[in-house]
Amino acid sequence: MTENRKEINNQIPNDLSSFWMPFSANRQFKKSPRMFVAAKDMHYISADGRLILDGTAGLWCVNAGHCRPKITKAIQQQAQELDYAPAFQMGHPKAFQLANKLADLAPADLNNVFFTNSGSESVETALKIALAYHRVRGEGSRFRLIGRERGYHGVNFGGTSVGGIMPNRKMFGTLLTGVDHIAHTHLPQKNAFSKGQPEYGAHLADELERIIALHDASTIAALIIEPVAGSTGVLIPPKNYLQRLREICTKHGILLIFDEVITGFGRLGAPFAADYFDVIPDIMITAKGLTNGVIPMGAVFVKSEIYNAFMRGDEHLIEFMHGYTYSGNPMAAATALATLETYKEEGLLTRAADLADYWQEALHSLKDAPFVIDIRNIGLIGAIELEPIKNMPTKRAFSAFIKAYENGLLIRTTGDIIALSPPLIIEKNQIDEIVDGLRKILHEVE
Ligand code: PXG
Repeated sequence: MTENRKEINNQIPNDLSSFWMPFSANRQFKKSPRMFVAAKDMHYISADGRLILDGTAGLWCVNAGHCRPKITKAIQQQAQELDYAPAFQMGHPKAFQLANKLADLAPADLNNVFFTNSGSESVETALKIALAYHRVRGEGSRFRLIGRERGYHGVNFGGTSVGGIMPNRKMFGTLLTGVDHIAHTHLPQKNAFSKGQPEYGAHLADELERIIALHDASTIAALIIEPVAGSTGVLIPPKNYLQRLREICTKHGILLIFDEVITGFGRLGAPFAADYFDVIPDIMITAKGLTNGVIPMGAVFVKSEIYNAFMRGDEHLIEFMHGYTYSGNPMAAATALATLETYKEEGLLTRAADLADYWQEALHSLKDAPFVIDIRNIGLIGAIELEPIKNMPTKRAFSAFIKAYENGLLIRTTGDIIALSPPLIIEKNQIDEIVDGLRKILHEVE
């Protein structure tokens, strides 16, 4: 991995001005860039030749670790065998093989799979399926979509509308109409330093009843939530909360959509959060870990009942007016198949369950570190919330992020929360390394 470092270093461009970086502090970055030039398993190599331990699986996606041989090989082979096949009115075998494998892996009767290229596109697809499903069944009056405060469902207009993170919403006009939000479940006064699911807060599911009472169920198509909210800074559902949401949705004929973009593919120690919590949605959104983050791809799972509702009318007609040029494209499908094989061979979809207790105790050992006001964990997800600097929210966590990087550790920060989601191949000594690194950093930040 290191032999070509000199050559790689020479490839770093001097001019960083043209690339408008996503969700980034462009000016700060361009003044002191942080570039990765190679990666293997649990580590990145930075442009200045340092080994950086990946505490975030890239962006919650590299679940099997970096540059895994089976995945690399599948991509190489696919690129020389079949580069692209039209996605509309044509097919190629791997997309069908993959859909079958995914249907087998998914819980209950989430048996039909619609392919996309990202979490955001999966969200849009799921929302459109929900609206159109009610319409094809003759319940077109169900047009409202319900999200949750602090929810993150990607950056497209539908996802931004049902999302509940204010800075992500406020710049973008009216967004979708007919959207409402239930309350988030972050109750630090009651639940701070909970290990795993907090005890308190199941009653917040009844917020959905309040919204139903306001609008009437006959106008509501779907509720979309993340089983564990990630981007907002890791909010873990209180015990029985998801079960209660499921009951209310079923009672009122409202579709329950789980956005499993970060919880899917083993993050909690079960293939999906739906398995982990034993709460089965009607539609399940995935991306990220589906291809180990290597090639962009998303997948929306729906119950057979939903798919079958569309299969009506003359057979030469297109049943659902939606899709992407790259839906199920050969490169992505081959990558996903190799990823699923890697997960299976190495038991990665349940590995987080074996490590969860160790991870929990390691993280909670930071309780007495400077500025720590809450620690949250579930599966191989962790969050350490810091006391913000007065009048300068996000600054303390951002400086922790920079210091971590300088100390050979990649973390994510959102607001004043440090979020952790390492690759599922992590070893216990590497968990210690993350926690010891963070302890040191928290003693250094101001
Ligand atoms: N839904 C959820 C629940 C997500 O977490 C998306 C949709 C959108 O996926 P795409 O592939 O369009 O980015 C996401 C993405 C972070 C972080 O650090 C989280 C995401 C992306 C980047 C950073 O919290 N989640």
